[in-house]
Amino acid sequence: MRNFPAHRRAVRLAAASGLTVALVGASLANTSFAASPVEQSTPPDATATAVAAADKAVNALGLRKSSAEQFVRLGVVEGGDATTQDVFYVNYDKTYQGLPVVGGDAVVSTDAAGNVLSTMVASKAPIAVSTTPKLTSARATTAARGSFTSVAATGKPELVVLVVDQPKPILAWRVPVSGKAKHAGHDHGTGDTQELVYVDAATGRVAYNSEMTASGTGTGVWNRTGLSFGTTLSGGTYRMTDPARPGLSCIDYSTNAVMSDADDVWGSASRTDKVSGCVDVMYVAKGEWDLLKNWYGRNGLNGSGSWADAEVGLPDINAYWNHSANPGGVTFGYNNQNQWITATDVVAHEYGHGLDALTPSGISGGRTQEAVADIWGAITEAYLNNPNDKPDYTVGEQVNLVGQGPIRHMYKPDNVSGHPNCWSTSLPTSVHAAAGPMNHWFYLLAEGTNPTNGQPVSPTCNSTTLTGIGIQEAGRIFYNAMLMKTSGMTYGKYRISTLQAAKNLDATCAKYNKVKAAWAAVNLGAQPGEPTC
Ligand SMILES: [Ca+2]
Ligand SMILES: [Ca+2]
Ligand SMILES: [Ca+2]
Ligand SMILES: [Zn+2]
Repeated sequence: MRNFPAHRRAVRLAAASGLTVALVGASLANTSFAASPVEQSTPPDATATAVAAADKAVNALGLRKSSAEQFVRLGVVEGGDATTQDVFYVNYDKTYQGLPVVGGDAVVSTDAAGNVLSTMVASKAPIAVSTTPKLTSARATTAARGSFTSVAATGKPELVVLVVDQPKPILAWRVPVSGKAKHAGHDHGTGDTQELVYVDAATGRVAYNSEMTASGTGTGVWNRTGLSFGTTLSGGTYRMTDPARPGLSCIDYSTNAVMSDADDVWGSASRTDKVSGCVDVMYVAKGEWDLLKNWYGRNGLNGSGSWADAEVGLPDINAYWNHSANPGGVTFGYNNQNQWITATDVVAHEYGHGLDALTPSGISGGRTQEAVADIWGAITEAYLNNPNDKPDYTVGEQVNLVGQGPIRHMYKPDNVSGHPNCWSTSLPTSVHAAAGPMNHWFYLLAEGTNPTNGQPVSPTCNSTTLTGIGIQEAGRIFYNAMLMKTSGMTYGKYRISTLQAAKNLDATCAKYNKVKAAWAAVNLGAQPGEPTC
């Protein structure tokens, strides 16, 4: 289950010295509970407005090439950042002359006023196929059986239009088959697999196979009940492998096996249940994948459709990206009560290191690496907006790593002793303590000094008062800056690349000025060669 080449350095959630610091700073750590974000309630008609706008957009002939193609609405999911802006994602499948189109799905996002923000379509290929098969369903079943060395059972063939993996759409028979498949690529041991085999209805060629997939539900250690995530059904057993997010699996550290289950209902109320830890991981990783895609247009952690796997069960009060136990993946241990530390800001922090490793020039230097990861933790909390883990800018408020509350406070880093609010030429040696000024910069950019959405006030190092641009936009600027990383990143180079990113994204210079003001507010001044706007 190794999806990425190993990287040189393992990166931790908290250095051992950081733990000591957190203990020293204990009396300040719990102040984060004084303020919690206020959720705006969605106007009752906003969903209907969004759906109507999305229906209109998806049925525009740009997305479907003829009246024979129709979009069928599957549902609507409310996303975005409920503290500032609602975003609605409306999902569709396509039909062609009434036949299901495999690979014809689409997602339209809108705001609460019904303005269309994006339309994502799986395929824009025009469909022009005869809906009369040359091949009988019986011959299709025979052809489908041919891709298995032994067949346990076959199901009823169904005519579909197959778009996925084809040079152009074809009419196909979709045949459910279980047994032992001939083709490689399944990492599920010796059990039977259950697949959908697509047979070209004109030629009898097997055009495509897909493993039958499932959607698990479970109880996480921190995100609690009713979580859903992708699983795979294979040989009558469900596995924690998300087929829609290649590379994402959750593995038991002790056995090195992907978690498996008989009924696809996972986890328990116990915070020391490794399966529940994995439920959190699958749910958070799915959310981080989705936010990278839906908010910033990135396809997977590596940008080309892959994620990285996770192990839960490390006997260590810490969490890692690229631990020797799981190179190129993430590994989670426990807190000082043996509870798995798989809350959103920890899981997304570790995958944030993964994103850093997999964007140009790799893990950021100049003592910026932990801020990079903390920022992704905060963005992911905001995206998921889970009622059991309200979006905030503290790190570890759920997992309570050493029993002293959050280990970092982005809005006021010096809530933890030794973590500076302001940049200086004498940053702490600890990469965790040195995250303070950049975490603080991100907070001021996103929320400003005096947020009105329930987030806490934040001091500045130059006595300025700032208004934020919202976490989604702050994250967009930060992500775009990460795409311009070069070797030897430093605080100064992040100032330059975030200014450039803001300038690229907003020609009015308004966001550039916000980025600049936030850096000034943490005492990081102009850098040689920085862009003007
Ligand atoms: Ca179960
Ligand atoms: Ca939280
Ligand atoms: Ca948090
Ligand atoms: Zn870290």
